[in-house]
Amino acid sequence: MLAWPAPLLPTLPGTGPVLRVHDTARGEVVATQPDTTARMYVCGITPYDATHLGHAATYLAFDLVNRVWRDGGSAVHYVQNVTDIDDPLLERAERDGEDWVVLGMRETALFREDMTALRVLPPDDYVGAVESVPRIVAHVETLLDEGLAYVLDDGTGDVYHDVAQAPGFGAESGYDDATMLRFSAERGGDPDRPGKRNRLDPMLWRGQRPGEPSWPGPKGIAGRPGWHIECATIALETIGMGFDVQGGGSDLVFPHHEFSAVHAEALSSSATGVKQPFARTYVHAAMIGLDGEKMSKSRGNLVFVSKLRGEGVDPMAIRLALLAGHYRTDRAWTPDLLRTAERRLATWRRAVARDAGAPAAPVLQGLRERLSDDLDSPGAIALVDTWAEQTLAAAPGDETDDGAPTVVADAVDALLGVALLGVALDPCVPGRALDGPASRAH
Ligand code: 5CA
Ligand code: ZN
Repeated sequence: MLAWPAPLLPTLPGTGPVLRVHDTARGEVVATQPDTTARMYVCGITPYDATHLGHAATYLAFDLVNRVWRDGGSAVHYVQNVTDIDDPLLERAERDGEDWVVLGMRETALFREDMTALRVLPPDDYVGAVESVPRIVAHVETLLDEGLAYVLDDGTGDVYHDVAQAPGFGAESGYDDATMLRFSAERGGDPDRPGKRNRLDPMLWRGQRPGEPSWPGPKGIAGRPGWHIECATIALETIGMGFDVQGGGSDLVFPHHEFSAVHAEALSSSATGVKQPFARTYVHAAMIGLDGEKMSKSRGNLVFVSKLRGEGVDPMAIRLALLAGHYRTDRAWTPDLLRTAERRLATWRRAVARDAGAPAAPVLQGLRERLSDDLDSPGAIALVDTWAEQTLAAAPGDETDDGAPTVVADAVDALLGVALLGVALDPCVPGRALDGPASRAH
């Protein structure tokens, strides 16, 4: 699939430190150890509705991972999927009397626009579930051939992974049985379905049901892919095993990331005879809520990025508002958060429009330190606040550094992804130049 255009990434003097992030599997902050090319897989959207601020916050967290790695001198191979066939997509299409393919294409197109406006670095591989079906089928067939998967004996043709034979099962989430059963029931699993070997066994392939789309499947069973094997397959096909970061929101800790890992580890050890972990680090972004509840399509309590953009909100203010909280803290979206971010953005832009300012080197070093320390974006933002305050408070004749504003603007752009200079045109609002120093100059 086509991803979206990359924003310009300014080059900064020197290089930043190694990124440390919280790994769910080990339960602590650990140093990432990328080879020359860091490899990251982040779970993408299920495109049945527009991108809300919860999605945006999660993709912004992993955009920071990408930026810190690049600043540290690594190349990055970034992969993201699109779950363009799954129950929620079919249910929404049915409800609205729309073709599920058209719905998926439209919402994916809107997601690309939102990501472009938010200056999120695009994935190098943007891969849909539908285009991956033949490779998913081959994987399910391998698991059946190895005796690690089974066809349910009820005539549906549904195929399950036998987790009792998966040695690494539980390593990613660390949850006990009761917790796994609860999340499985809440998040797309079917622990109470009769005939399964183990209640937690995840579905690999769903046999064709009347009225549902289907593809030729394993052992001649027509149907469509399960959810976890989609991400296992796409990651294996693009960046392989043992990649650096598997990412997503905290609602994916279990069952999704546990079972993606279990599927991939079973496939890789049957192919190579060697056991190796799916990912080196499992990183999860906390949930964004609204009015005391997690923002989710099923609850309907959503604030859409595209709606705010349509109202003329500067995407850089949305970005700053979401980054004002730490990625591992569950937090609520409020109109106040956006107002604070708009004021902050205006202040920063006034400061970088100066010819001289407070010294830039400590800001650059501080931004690098804060962000490489488990993506401390609130700490990074506070440093720029202080610099902007000092720069704007300087009276004529005070000692200031020529050129410091440009260096700070570049650092804020490259590391936080917030563009302060130049005219940013939002494609959502034709002809409207967003407020910024360059647009004011016209
Ligand atoms: N297609 C699957 C992943 S393979 C999926 O979960 N799609 S999604 O559209 O439901 O979510 C996309 C991403 O946004 C996931 O990483 C999910 O964890 C994250 N997400 C969903 N809701 C929120 C929220 N309220 N706050 C933060 N992140 C969220
Ligand atoms: Zn996924």
